[in-house]
Amino acid sequence: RSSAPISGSLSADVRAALEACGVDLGAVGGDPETSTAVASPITGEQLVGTRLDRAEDIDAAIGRAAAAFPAWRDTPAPVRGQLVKRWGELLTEHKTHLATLVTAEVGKTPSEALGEVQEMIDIADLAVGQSRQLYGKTMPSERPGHRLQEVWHPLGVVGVISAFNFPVAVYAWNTALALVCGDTVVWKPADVTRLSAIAVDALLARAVAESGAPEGIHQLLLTDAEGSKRLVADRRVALVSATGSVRMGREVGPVVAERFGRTLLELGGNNGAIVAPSADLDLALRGVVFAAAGTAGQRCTTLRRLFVHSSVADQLTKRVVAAYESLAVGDPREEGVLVGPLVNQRSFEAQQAALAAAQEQGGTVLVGGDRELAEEHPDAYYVRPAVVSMPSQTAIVHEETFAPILYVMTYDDLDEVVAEHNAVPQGLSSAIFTTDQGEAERFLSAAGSDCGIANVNIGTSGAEIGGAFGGEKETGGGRESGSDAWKAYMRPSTQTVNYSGQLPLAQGVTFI
Ligand code: UN1
Repeated sequence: RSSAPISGSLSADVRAALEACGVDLGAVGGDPETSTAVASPITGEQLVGTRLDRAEDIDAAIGRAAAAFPAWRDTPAPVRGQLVKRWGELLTEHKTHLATLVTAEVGKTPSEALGEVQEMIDIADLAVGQSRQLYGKTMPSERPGHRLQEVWHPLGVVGVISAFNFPVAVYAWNTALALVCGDTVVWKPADVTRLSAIAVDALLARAVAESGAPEGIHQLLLTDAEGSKRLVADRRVALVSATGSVRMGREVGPVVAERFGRTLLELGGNNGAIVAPSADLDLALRGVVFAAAGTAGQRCTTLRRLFVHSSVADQLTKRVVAAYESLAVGDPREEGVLVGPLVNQRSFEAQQAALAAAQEQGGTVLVGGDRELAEEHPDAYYVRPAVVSMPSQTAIVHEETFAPILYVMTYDDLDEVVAEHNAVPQGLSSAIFTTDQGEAERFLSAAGSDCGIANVNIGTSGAEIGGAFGGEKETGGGRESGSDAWKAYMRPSTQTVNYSGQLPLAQGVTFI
């Protein structure tokens, strides 16, 4: 594999963070002919060119992960847990280094970048405990002298495709669990977040070396969309866990299904919140603003649709607008900034197009939407988060635009607004702000929110890792991180043991 020393404008803190994580900077750069540059959304400057893995590199990496699987599968799960424990310690030690890289590549504020790395540490903790709790079941057999049981076995190679917006946490949810479950992992990070991927992978390599685990159990692919397609199509990859757009899911799903592989899809969200007449409006205000404007609207869980009861709509909307006016937008590394840049120009164009469509469909922009800091950073895309009052849930409101646009609508009847809330194609996260317990319970019930995540008096974003994360409908149906999500990374084996000395057949069937 060709490599050349890196060139380009790595800032001192990024360089120091990479080195502290044990990254061999000489091996990061690629052949100048084929390397791809990583640009910072903060300034638009190119950070560094990295190597670009081609078809043969991808095949070889999958081959190494497949070859490492039997030895890892046969390693006792609690011993596998020790590797993840060490990785978690290294993530803790390098928390600020990793956060520096996430800020540089994604443009998150340091607080949010640190929070993202904390999710990695948390899932490592959870996975270590899980390594002693890969519980199967025993069921009573209908036949005398028979034992019926279900045992969970490792699955094989897991392909992880992660998105730019949570470049390391969502990967870690998958990887920490996959590793304790006895799987090996091939990771394709987003194009723009290669440096944080390289750093995280270097820390895992260190943990692997120190704990004596097989070297091939983790493979990092620095590749493009073509490379991703190759990973998805490869029959050696038992599970493809992919995070990204619905469009991406529509490409991945059928290819994996065609070869009868498994998928775990975490796709778009178009998350809604209802603010009921009894809501604590101070709390609702903070919950709404963080969920809608935080991370510059670039979370899968970002709040995009707000349904406010008409009795409190004016009051709450005014306060949300005032809060938006005072949000500091800019370079996230600057003190006090709460809203960083959009990831790239395409994202800005999508934001502009959605705002235009909303206005055509009868919406009124109450605040925000315009580009800021364009003179200072002509190649970076900052926008003031927008609040748009909509007469109803029009076509554009049914779409997820990965930018900070909050559509506000009013309602009068809870059943009707729940139906409206559920009327979009996506089903990730949802919330109700109310102090009426009956209303809260109705929202949480089977007849309430149809999403994978339903919250009361909390915004739609910022979930803890202990609960399963994912959603329904076009969100893809996958569940990651806590609860029973580990089962996606294993295969259940149903086992019947006959110690009766007879051969009674099930269902009372008689034969020879
Ligand atoms: C994502 O945007 O893909 O609940 C993940 C949250 C975070 C994870 C978001 N814990 O907002």
